[in-house]
Amino acid sequence: MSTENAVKPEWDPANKLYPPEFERRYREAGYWTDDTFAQLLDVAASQYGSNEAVVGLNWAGSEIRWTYKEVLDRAIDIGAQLSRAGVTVRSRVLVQLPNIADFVPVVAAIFRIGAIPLFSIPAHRRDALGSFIEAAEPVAIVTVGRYGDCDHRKLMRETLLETEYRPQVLVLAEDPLEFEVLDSPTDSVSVPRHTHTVPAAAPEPTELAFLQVSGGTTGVPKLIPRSHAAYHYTLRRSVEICNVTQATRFLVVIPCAHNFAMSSPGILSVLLAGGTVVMCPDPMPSTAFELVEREKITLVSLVPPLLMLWLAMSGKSAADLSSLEVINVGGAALAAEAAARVGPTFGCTLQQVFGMAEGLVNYTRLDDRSDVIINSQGYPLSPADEIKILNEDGTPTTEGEPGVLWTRGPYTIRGYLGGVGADSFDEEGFYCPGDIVRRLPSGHLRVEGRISDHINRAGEKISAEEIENHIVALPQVVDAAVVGVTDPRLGERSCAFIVAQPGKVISHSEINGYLRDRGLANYKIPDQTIVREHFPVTGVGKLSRRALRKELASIAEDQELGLRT
Ligand code: AMP
Ligand code: DBH
Repeated sequence: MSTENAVKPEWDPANKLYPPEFERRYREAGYWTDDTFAQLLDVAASQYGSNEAVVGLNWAGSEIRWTYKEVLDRAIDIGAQLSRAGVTVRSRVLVQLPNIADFVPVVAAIFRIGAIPLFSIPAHRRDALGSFIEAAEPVAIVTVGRYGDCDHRKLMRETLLETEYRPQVLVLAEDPLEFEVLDSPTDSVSVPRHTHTVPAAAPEPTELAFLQVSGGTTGVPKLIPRSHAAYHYTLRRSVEICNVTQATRFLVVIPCAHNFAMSSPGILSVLLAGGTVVMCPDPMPSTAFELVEREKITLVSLVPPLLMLWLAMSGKSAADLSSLEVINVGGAALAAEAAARVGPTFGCTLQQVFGMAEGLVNYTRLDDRSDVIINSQGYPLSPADEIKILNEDGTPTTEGEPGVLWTRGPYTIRGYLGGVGADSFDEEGFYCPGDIVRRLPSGHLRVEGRISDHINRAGEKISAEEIENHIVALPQVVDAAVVGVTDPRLGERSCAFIVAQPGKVISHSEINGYLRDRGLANYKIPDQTIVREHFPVTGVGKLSRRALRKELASIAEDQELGLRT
């Protein structure tokens, strides 16, 4: 034990993101380069200046089409405004913006002046925002006024009432090259345009580049420190693996600041390769389908609940979706039954992606056999990604058996900001996302669920995803979610929540008869079925099992009290 301690490197995770020996290793192998996000847009504009970079609506609803050169001009001007507002090198800027064109030049501007963006999504509310502000101490917040059903000015005012720390709130203003400073109506920050001479900052590649946000399935989201070198590597690999080129036209349907939308392959890989980012202002399939046709979209990233809607709506839409080459699906379990329908329905390739804002990203490869694409979530992006699959007691599982995933590698974090969540990291620096995975003979990983999603019915373990996979094969079903609820007799019993096709009815006995016909064991047959018009989702659109469990628990309690039958 003492010798082990003696060989431990001198390493302070609060100041350095990776231990020096790993830094050396990743640099020597060429995974880490000198590229930084401060220069990303300058480099892209010098290579692809006249390519279309960003298409979408701006915050005020006007149609935007910017070339790389135009985005860079804007980023320079916005950077000058931010500097005027007191944003300096290494200061943090919380960004909460919807899927609008302005997102790209704003983020590029923050990077360009060497400041550190913190990527919040529009669904974050006071509790999450307040915790980000306390933990990251941003000098400024960049947001919009009213957007959709949220008044972001009001949200920020209310958030700041509850925080000690007081960043300046900059709201995208009427003149797109001006910010309104919240609560000083006479104050706005503006600068002379085209301040072209301002050079980009030059941070160290191993420094903190930005803060991402964890999914926060337990408590408030944690902040994830990502470095230039590590993240740039994921983008270069994603460009290769996802075949992103200047011809790529990427539709951003999920919240643009989410790690998936940013990097797998995401907005930043598309910008690195000279392609076009098209912002979809809302996640409705009808809006997206129209944009796919109009903008000849080649690539889109979806979370499974959205893909289920796309599959259900495609036959009902007259839009021409034939430009789609790849639909990239990740963020949560995708039922194989649904995965199998992507090719035949859209005439394009499905790419599954199993990733996390903390690092590790797995992709199915575009040339994998279709049965592998349908039945797996891919394999790591890097040959240097290390994977351990362990039993809950920490012993290794037999090869091919499911177990708890632990990972370490050239772009997976070694700790959260402020050292919170330390129990997700082991002695060797491996990170545990809480997923149960199995390695298939081909080397691909299959996500079997999360540690907390398994239902324990009288000692028999039920995989929610296995049952869901069967149910979504029914033609009258759009989506299904199976969750457990406490039961006095069984410990836990199972309930199938179902979204039926509009106008279709489906009963508990129909579902159960069908599952029995498919040969499912009795204990796996849901004890209860509840039909819903739609499911509760998280900010990025993943199914919220937590909300369903809560609903189920309250129904069960009412039943016990005799308030419901
Ligand atoms: P987040 O904490 O928001 O970064 O979410 C990362 C988590 O989402 C992972 O640890 C998985 O639990 C889940 N996830 C992401 N992609 C997939 C996928 N393709 N299949 C199953 N689960 C996924
Ligand atoms: O869910 C995620 O966080 C996620 C999914 C796919 C992710 O961060 C990613 C790809 O990079």
